Amino acid sequence: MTDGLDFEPQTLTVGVGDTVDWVTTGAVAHSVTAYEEDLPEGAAYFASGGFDGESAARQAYPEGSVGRDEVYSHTFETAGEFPYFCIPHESGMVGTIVVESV
Ligand SMILES: [Cu+2]
Repeated sequence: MTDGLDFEPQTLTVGVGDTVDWVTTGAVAHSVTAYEEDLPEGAAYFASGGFDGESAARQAYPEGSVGRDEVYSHTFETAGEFPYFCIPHESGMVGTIVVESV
């Protein structure tokens, strides 16, 4: 997550059981917040700060923000596409994790 206000890469493909680490590389803090309505059926919700839903994550921000050199990790146990965003930069800072069956 960069000071250019983006997720690099914007789309990342992994396998079921893989863990993704998001790192803030610049000075600007970000969040990793899943779009709850768009998750695959039966998938666990994920958000930096460990919130169990999107509205809780939105309301609590800046709790859950990921600052310089901090890491948020999530392990994907369900196949499908997982769209997510950064709460303070939602207008342009969005990404997708594609989880493939292995
Ligand atoms: Cu951001």
